[in-house]
Amino acid sequence: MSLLRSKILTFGGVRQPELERCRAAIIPAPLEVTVTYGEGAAQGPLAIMSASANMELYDEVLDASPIDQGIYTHGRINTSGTVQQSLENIRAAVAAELAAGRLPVVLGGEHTVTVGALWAMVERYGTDFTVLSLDAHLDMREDYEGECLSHATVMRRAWEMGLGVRWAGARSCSREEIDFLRSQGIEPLWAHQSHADPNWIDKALEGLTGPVYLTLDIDGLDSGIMPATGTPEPGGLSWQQATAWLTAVCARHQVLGLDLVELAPLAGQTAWDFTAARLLYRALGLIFRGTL
Ligand SMILES: [Mn+2]
Repeated sequence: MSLLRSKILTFGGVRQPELERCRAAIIPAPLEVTVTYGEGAAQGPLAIMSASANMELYDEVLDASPIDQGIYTHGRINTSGTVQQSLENIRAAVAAELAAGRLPVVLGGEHTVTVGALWAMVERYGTDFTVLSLDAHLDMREDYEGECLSHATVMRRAWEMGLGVRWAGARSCSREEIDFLRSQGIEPLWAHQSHADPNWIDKALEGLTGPVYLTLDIDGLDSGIMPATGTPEPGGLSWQQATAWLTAVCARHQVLGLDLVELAPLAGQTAWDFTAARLLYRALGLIFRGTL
């Protein structure tokens, strides 16, 4: 067990690679402050890391081992202060990876962590990229229970930064959120439309050009294959649908950074931790695909 020897829980359970030779860096951000229903998202990064240490590192779909590209695992971000401070810590960590030319991979924690990552992305790249969200929820609220920096407001904050916003798997929002989106001329593609239309991925990405930031809220997956999350919703994407969407996104767009959020592990049930770990690993493999 390399984990026990090294005392570092790395993604994939490998010996920690040399940072300078890595193409991606995992930034664990176990923030859990504004979660409103099921709890446990703070345990997500550790559960994903533990599961990843036990998964096969050869991806049979990609016929490659993405881990060979170098995936570094940083220590956890300090999330013990205010949400603002935690997001600032995430911003700084993501900015350092961008400056070094590595792909930043933030592991939540609650969805709010995306805001810190986007601050760094905008600093580096400006606003000429789109935020693609795998999520049951639109997260377009102006505020939630009085909080502007909340898991339920993430995409509204992205939109306010001047970024394009798109969804996959969306199936839950308030009247105000959809009214606001429509007032801006934006109509989300809903999960039920994805189930009904074999060409849904083309529609989800229609007219989209340029680079993207990927935010993978694990509750975008159907609650039947992903019950380990704070607000599980029925009618979500299957594993096949989610990975097909990821495949298209990564084939058509440069991915500038990504996060995976909202896994709230269920005690004694490792299947969901594995699902999250493999989704992240597949995403990394697809991003590296041209050069595996
Ligand atoms: Mn969500």
